[in-house]
Amino acid sequence: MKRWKGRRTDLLLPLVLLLFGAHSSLAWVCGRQMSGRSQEHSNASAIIGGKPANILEFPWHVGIMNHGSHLCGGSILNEWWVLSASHCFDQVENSKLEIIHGTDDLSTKSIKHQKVDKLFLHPKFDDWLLDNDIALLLLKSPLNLSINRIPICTSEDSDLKAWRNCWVTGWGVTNTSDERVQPTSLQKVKVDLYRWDWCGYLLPLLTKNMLCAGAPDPGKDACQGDSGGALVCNKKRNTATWYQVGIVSWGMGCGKKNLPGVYTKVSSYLRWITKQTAKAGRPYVYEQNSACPLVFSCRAILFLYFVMFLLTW
Ligand code: 4AZ
Repeated sequence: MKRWKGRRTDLLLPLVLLLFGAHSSLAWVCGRQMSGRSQEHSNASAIIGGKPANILEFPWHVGIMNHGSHLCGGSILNEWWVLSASHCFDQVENSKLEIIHGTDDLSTKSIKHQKVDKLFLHPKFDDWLLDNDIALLLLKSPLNLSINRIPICTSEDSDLKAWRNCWVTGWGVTNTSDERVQPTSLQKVKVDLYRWDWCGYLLPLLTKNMLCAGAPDPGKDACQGDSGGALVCNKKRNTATWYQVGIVSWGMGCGKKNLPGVYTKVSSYLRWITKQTAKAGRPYVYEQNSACPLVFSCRAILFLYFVMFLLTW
């Protein structure tokens, strides 16, 4: 009996350490808002037809600055990588690029900047059709992930019917009649994903790597300056986790009736992202339909708890 008790305490310490490790790796799991804020809390108008967004609702959203002024949006994939659109970086020197993160207010004085080490444009980016409009930015130093800097999840699911509650965010223009008016506070707008054949009918130059989204009432859309930002949705049966389904890419104007916005379809590029990031020595591993990281699956964590319960009983 005594020997068993001694063994139990010998076993407990490594178990507690294992669980501690599991939880710290779960802490900044992708696509989770840590604030518990809902997406529906403000009514002020402003993207096109949107409302001000709090960074705690969209903690993956970053701004990409060129020579100190806002260029495009982007999203955090992990502490090293930001995802954006290729067309943002035409004739841009990456030494002049900076990422701002952890804030929804561009006018904040103590805003955190991060330098870009390397820029990877898709090799088949077509600057006329805007096909393959996707880019990866490798940061010079890793981001400190925190409650307002959380990676977005990605998913291989290419079926648009899998998604609900989709939102797009950005610091792009809010008024099409005066494109100099750029907001300092991040804007959000709710959009619906449309069937590809309907989009192709409305916008004839659409490729299979694009998807389109809009709002039932015109006047709600992404616009110039929002490019590169994330279109994020929930899965039908999991409202707690956010996935990046699209990247703001182009459109025929903004917020016009029957002219939805066009987005790069992220699920078409997960292999490219995996390959590029591995080649650069900072591999991005996307979670395959699970809220738990690969090393510690949810089942493994539950099992560890069960063993601990038996040992302390
Ligand atoms: C742009 O020029 C742009 N309405 C982005 C999105 C849309 C239109 C233009 C979609 O960056």
